[in-house]
Amino acid sequence: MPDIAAVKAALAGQRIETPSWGYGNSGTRFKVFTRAGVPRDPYEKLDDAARVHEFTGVAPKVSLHIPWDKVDDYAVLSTYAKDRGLELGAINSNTFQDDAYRLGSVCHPDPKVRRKAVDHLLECVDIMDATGSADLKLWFADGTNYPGQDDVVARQDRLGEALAEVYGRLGDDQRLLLEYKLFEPSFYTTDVPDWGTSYAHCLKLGPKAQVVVDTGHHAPGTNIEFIVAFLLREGKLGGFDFNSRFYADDDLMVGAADPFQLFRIMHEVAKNGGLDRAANVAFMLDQCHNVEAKIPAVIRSVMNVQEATAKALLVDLDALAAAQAAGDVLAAHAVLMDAYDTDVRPLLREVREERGLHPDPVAAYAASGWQERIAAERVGGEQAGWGA
Ligand SMILES: [Mn+2]
Repeated sequence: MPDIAAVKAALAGQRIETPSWGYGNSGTRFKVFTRAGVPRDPYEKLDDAARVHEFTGVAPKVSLHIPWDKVDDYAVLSTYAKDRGLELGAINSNTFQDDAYRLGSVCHPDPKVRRKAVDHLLECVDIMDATGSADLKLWFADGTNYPGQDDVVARQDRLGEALAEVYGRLGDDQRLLLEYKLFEPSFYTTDVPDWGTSYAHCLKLGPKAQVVVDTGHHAPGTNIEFIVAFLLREGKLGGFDFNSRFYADDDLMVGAADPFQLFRIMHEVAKNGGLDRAANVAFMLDQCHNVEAKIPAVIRSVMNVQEATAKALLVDLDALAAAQAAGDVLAAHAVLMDAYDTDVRPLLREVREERGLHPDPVAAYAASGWQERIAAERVGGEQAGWGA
């Protein structure tokens, strides 16, 4: 049986990075609903992220998105984060909100547009130098809508060239995390549609390039945990963008649509060393909270990841290995299901109390008065959203 003290230590040591954009306004292409108290700038986003960390104890890092989180002096922003017990995490690039990128960014047929896109990526590395961020997260909206629109192979060549230039600019302790997504905004071809394409480019680039798995970026029915296990085995799993989906890239709260899938993913992570510090897997959220209150939604998401992780850590790996070696299919399956069916909420409450935290982060946040305070204080100005 798993050693409960070791399980608790692993849960206390887990780190989950929250996205700055999760605190701002977001919506669908139909409507963005605003909400009282939403941050007006990156500093206020950090104030909100600090509450998530205060009540969960496991969310000290915040991912930034450039240009949504553009500031004059990133060292000042970094100090502001440190003063609140936070660190600035992954820098997310944006090459999809400029008119120049109608036909793509780093894969665009015009070298001038590609130059502009690569220059933005290099600027993101400059920002990493100033913030102390270790990870550059790249997602490209590049692709085509119609057969014949552009040369598929030439676009791969352009992508490889751009990635190589950015890779060459990385410092010793910096990584490039290449995200993939099946479709959208392009509907015929996407230039990085799947883990295999990302993996092939990362392999060619070198050890500082790794794949990031956004759980919402697959075709329905895709076995994501297999991808995770494969990438971990190859040393190429850089991290996760956690969220959940019912239809396409829904960006709903992680663990909301399919907690069993999240457990299966975390089982492969835990079993294959992905929770070890040395594996350097970044557990990031990439979500939007369109209709629900944002800060409690982020807290709930962090807790959902913790619960899936706790269940994964409770899998009796010795019993599993024995059943697998004996070819006992049902016994092996039962070992996994026993762990999944365990109510881990009392265990997590204990982990929190042992660290001096409130056992129920959502209730603690609600009682803190923070929501009422920001609703009263953040009046006027322009609420943060996806505007570039
Ligand atoms: Mn993502």
